[in-house]
Amino acid sequence: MSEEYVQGNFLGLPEKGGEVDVAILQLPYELTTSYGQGTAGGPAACITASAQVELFDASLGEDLPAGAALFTAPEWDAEGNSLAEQLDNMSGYLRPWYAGDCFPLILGGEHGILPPLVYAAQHHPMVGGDIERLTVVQIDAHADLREQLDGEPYSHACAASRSLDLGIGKLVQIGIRAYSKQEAEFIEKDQRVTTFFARDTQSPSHGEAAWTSCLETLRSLSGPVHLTIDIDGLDGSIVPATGTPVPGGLSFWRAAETIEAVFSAPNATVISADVNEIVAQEDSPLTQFTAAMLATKVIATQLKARKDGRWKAAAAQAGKQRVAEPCDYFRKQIKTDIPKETA
Ligand SMILES: [Mn+2]
Repeated sequence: MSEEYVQGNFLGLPEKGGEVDVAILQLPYELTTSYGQGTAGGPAACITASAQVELFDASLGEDLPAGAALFTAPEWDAEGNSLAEQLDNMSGYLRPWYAGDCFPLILGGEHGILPPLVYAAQHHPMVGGDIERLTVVQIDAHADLREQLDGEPYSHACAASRSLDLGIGKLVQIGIRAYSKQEAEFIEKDQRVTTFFARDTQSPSHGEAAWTSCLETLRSLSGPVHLTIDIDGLDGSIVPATGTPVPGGLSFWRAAETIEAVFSAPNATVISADVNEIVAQEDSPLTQFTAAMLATKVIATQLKARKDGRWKAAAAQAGKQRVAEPCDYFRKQIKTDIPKETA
């Protein structure tokens, strides 16, 4: 815990002037979770739990923030009276954080945050408006490759499909173990998708070989990468409160190795990351603490990439005050819109 603990800041770390090296953005978004509720409270619970995370990271060899300026932005206001408006507002909110001067780490919220995030990421200087340059690395129990769920094409169960529709060039999935026959066929035939199934990487008999091949694939990536971590990709025993916990998932250390492998890829640059589907567990802080540990690992690994000369700002510091950009992409896509449920 930080010596001068600041309530509401990730890891309780005090802020440094007007600078931002890593921006922690909170998207308390929940609209389509199939069962299990509470992802809207996930980001705040994760920040509260981060108070108990050790600041020392052995790979970085230093205490966080290791000289960097971390900024925990106020929560996204969740404005929008319909699904399409919420997706547009979320994308517009994220866009100024993709200026290329800092590293955005997004806390969700359900996995439906991914398409608006990918739409915003096209404005990163390394993507330069060409979404095909972007690779998404996805840790998840679910393939999220459905065309729709309960008639909703922007459901969290379709997050990867909609990101492919937006035009991402490559999708690498890790930890996948809950998917439909149609999703299995899609993975088989779509050249953009590489999936490392949990039944292989977690297999007691041949798991090590499958895991080595997964890490090699991550280290061979090139270009800009977004890392999306659905916490249900980890074994259900360490994230029991997430919307849909599933047994047979990644251990914490496999998730940590995934983060380290993708950040160490010599020809790739991780431009942003998110940790999503966080739900506050009532009887124990385990779920939100696991999420906070993963988010901390992302920050430490990003700072290590800077230290090793593998990350440079592509733009001058824009500071903490950023104005959301208007976005109407999702309103144009979504013909029959569902009004936001009032809890
Ligand atoms: Mn997911």
